[in-house]
Amino acid sequence: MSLKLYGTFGTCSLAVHIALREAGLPFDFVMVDLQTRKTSDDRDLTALNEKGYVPVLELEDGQTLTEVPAVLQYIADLAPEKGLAPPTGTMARYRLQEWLSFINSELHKAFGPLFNPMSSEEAKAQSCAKVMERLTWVDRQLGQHTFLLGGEFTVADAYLFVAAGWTKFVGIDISELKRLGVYCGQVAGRPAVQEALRAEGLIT
Ligand SMILES: N[C@@H](CCC(=O)N[C@@H](CS)C(=O)NCC(=O)O)C(=O)O
Repeated sequence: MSLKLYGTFGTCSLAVHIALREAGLPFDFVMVDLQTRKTSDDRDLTALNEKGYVPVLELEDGQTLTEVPAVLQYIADLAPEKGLAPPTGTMARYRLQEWLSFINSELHKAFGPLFNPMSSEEAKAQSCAKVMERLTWVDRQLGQHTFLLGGEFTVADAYLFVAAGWTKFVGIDISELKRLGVYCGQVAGRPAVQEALRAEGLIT
């Protein structure tokens, strides 16, 4: 049995999908319908993850792992030769975790009201302002670096790329964030990223 990624096209599970392809690991992608909570292999999402959301990574021994920062680091550690995460215990690894926590709790979650049809216009406007504030800070951090941790692509880049991409779907204009624009272009051009985007129908 190989790894199974339970995900939904274009959501945060895309970051895990990119990481699996960057790592060169064999995996199966199983689609989850977030409305019905059914998976395309006829399982209940809540049976896989009681918390009721994607991504869920099913491991070869049948265990499941959830929460994007944990899943991304697990995948990176399965293929250490790919350099998708610095070695455990190094300061660079804590920098990676710092980025993953920021992207997860400060950026990803700031989009929540924008994807919720029940949100008021006021809540949406507040979310747009928060996302813009966060991405403006990210733009400044990019400085001279190609990727978040410096010259090497890591799983944090997969996650930031996916979250920054959501701005297109919710009408947030980030064209003034020039370094972020160049950065997203560089990530988008990676062969594994192209493969994941194509597989999820996000590019042709
Ligand atoms: N804390 C979770 C958040 C995951 C999450 O927000 N998943 C979204 C897609 S990006 C989802 O499945 N939402 C459906 C729902 O909450 O009903 C993680 O890091 O994995």
